[in-house]
Amino acid sequence: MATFKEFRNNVKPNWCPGCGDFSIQAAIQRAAANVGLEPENLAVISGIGCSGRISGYINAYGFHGIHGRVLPIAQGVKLANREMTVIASGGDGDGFAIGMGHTVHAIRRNLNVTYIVMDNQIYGLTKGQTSPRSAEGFKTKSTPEGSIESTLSPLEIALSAGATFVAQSFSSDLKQLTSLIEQGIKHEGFSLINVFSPCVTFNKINTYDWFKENIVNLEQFPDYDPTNRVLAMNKIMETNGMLTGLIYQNTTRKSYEDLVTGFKQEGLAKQDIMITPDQFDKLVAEFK
Ligand SMILES: Cc1ncc(C[n+]2csc(CCOP(=O)(O)OP(=O)(O)O)c2C)c(N)n1
Ligand code: SF4
Repeated sequence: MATFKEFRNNVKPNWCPGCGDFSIQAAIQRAAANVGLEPENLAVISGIGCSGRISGYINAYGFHGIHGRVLPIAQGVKLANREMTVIASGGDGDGFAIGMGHTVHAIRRNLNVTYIVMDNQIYGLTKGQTSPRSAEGFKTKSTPEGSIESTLSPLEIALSAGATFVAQSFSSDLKQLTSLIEQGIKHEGFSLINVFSPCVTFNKINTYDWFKENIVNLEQFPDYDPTNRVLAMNKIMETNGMLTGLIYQNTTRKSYEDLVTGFKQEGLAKQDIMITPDQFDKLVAEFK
C-alpha cells in the first residue's frame, strides 16, 4: 500500500514560504494514502492561480486546467474513468468568481468528485485583487478605497444548491483537513471542502492569527448533527461562515454516475472503442 511519500514528486513548489497551500498539498497526499489509494488511482485536476499549481506537485495523474474550468474537466475525467478517484482543486477566485456557474451545477449534479477550494480571500497569482470572498471594505490594488461588494458565502450557496457534502477547514489544522479530505473521497457524490489558506504575501488582513481568532470549530458542539440541513444552514449563518468541520452530509442521494441509465460500469478510458475502417468511413460520410 502506498504511503503519503509516494504521492510526492520531485517538483519543488514555487509558492511563497508560509503560503497555506503547502499544507493542503500535504493533506491531500496523506488522505490519499490513508484511504488506500495508489498514485495511479488518483487524478488531481486544478484551475489557474497559485493554488492551481497543486496538480503538478502531487505524484498522481494531473491536469492543470484553465481559469474557472476545473470542474468541467474534473467531471469529464470522472465520467471517463469511473474507477479513478478525482480531486478538483483551485482558488476562491477560480471557483467562486469566474467558475461559480460550474461550481453550482457540479454541486447539484452530484458526480463523485472531491472539490477542495484553497480560499485565501484574494487573487494571489495576479498579485492581490479582491475576490468574491474578500470582506466588505477590504483594500486591495483593485479596490483602493475598500471593497463595496458583499462577501459571497459558498457554504450557504452549496447547501441551497443541493450539496450532499459540505465541509470547511483551515490549512493549519492538518489533522482535521486530512480527515475531511478522506471523508470527501469516500463520500459517494460531490464533496465541497472549502479551506482557509492564508496568502502571506498579499492578504495582510486574513492572516493565520486572524483565522485562529475567528474560526469556530464544530468539535465544540458534540450534539451537532451534520445530517440536518436546516441546522447546518443556521450554524453557517450564526458563525458568519467561519465554522470548520463536517457541516453537512447526505448519504441517501445517489451520485450522478449511478443514475445515468445505460452508462457502462467500466470507465470509457478502459472500454474498447476501436472502430473498423468501414465504420469510420460511414461516420465521416455523415458529415459530407
Ligand atoms: C480566463 C482568465 N481570466 C483571467 C485570468 C487571470 N487570472 C489568473 S489567476 C486569477 C485569479 C487568481 O485567484 P484565485 O483563483 O483565488 O487563486 P490564487 O492565485 O489566489 O490561488 C486570474 C484572475 C486567467 N488566467 N484566465
Ligand atoms: S502569492 Fe499568496 S497565494 Fe500565491 S503563493 Fe504567495 S502566499 Fe501563496
